[in-house]
Amino acid sequence: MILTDLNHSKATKNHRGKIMRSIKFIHTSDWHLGYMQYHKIERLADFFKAAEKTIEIILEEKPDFVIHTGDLFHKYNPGPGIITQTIKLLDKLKTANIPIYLIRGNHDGSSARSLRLGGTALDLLSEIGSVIHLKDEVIEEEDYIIAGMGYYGTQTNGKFHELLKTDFSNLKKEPFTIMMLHCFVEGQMERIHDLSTFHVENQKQFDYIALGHFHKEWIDVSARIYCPGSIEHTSSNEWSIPDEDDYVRKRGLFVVEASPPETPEDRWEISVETKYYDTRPKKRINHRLLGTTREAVDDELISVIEENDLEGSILNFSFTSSLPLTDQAFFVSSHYEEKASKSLFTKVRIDYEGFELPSFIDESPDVAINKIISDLLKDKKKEDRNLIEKMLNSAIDHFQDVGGGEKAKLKQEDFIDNVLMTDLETLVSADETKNKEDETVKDADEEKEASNYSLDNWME
Ligand SMILES: [Mn+2]
Repeated sequence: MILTDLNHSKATKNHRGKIMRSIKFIHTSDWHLGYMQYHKIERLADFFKAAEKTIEIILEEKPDFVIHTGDLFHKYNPGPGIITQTIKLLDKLKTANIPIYLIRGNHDGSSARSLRLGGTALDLLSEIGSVIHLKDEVIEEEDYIIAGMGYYGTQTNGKFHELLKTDFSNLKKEPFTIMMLHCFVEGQMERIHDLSTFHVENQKQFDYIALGHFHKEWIDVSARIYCPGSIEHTSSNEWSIPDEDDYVRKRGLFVVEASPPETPEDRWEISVETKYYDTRPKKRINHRLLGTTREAVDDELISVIEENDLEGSILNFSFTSSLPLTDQAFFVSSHYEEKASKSLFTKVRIDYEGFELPSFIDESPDVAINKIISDLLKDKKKEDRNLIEKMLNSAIDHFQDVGGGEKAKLKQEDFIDNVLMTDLETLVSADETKNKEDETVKDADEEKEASNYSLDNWME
């Protein structure tokens, strides 16, 4: 492995007399190249532009090496054009003699698929020398050790601890040791993680635990876990760090400098700086509609949309209204989406007051769906509950094949826009009569029904 000369000033000897130099590296993650979000060619280009900016920053920073913690590609089978463009980008690092170490993310392909088909696109890149693909292994360089494990989903805990016992068991405290992972760890999100009991065990072995998979910037200094997030926003859930005008543009990478310990008892000293660059402007607009007639709400919707319609932006409007549900069925999202004519893409949602998609819907669609249902059922009058139950029954088919986050979200939106809002009006009149007849039976069965609609049974 050829490395650039490490000519940083700080160098100390370890207890065996070996000189340890400061090292500098870049941590980037989740490039998702090939993702054509919203079916827009501009979005396909946006991810490449973000990758270009990342490469530019890397070339300016002149690090010793780069680590990439997975999801280089958005799909396991990127097209020839996507691979060609990716190779061209990575060649800039090769020319500058900056190695890039990379692991397999869930989007790059599953472990099983890789075994079956003889590798992933990452292996192709590795074969031609564009990247160094770490496949659950450790590489010992002169000045650092770098370990990497691909994505294993629910198998992560077992796989990781298995590797710690075998290949990883010889890792020493020195030189600087990096562990690259593509998974959710405890503490990132309320309910979901692939890897638990992580903090205590690994501080001993690793100086820098590099994470991918979680698309937002996230650091746990005490546990030495670092996650730079994705290079572009793959979902509106990731729209954080707004600029002064409230549009979100910033994405970044980590510039890491590590100084060797002064004494064998000390740890490496790490400084992490985020270098930001701008991406396409995005904005989420939550607005409570105050209008009390259909006409007033229509005017209000259009005026809020036009106010926020920035050239080339991506807009996500979430309106709530206390208008009767029967009135709300008249507001068709696509009609209002067309009003944002300057934006690249606009999503409009008009909901019951107080009803919102859970923020973690992409990370865990099944948990999120359950939360939506329980929110819908909670605090609703018995008449509403009866209606919602009917609509849920008719929506079951829509959710049967929920797989990834984006897909689940589309299903959700489809359900809310088409099933919930459209069916409502027709159901209202029929149900008003039926409800009265069934009231006595419903009272007795209420407890039983609530448990039927916990939805654990029909969610896969
Ligand atoms: Mn990802």
